[in-house]
Amino acid sequence: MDMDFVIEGLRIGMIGQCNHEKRKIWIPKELVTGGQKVFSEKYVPRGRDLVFEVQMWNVAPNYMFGMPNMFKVYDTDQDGYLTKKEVGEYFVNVEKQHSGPLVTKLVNLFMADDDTDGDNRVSFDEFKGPKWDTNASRRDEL
Ligand SMILES: [Ca+2]
Ligand SMILES: [Ca+2]
Repeated sequence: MDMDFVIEGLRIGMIGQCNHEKRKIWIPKELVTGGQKVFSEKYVPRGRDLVFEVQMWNVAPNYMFGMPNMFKVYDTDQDGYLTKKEVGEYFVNVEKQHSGPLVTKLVNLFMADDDTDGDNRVSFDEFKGPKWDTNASRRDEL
């Protein structure tokens, strides 16, 4: 995603958000980065913690925004399940600058949110993030 248009903490906080779902997202100041082209300093001050209240009005399939199927991106061993390790590696690799306790916290939040049956891994059905491909019936393609 083009970071000129997206605030990093908001992007992470909105992962898995459903249509009509309202979230209050607290963003630590280290994650108030990006989005310079959309959010001016006047509305989104940098260098301090922010709280956003975000309501999702319409969820379009991610491929419409040129985003990949995130389930496949996370599922590095392609066994059809996401483990803490896989999700953790994704966060560490992509947000290298935010590794450490924050990553652990994000991974735990993700697992708590998506691992609905509590077996410590996230199946394709449990996964709430963007997982659509360019044509409509995904499961068999995993
Ligand atoms: Ca896996
Ligand atoms: Ca599970």
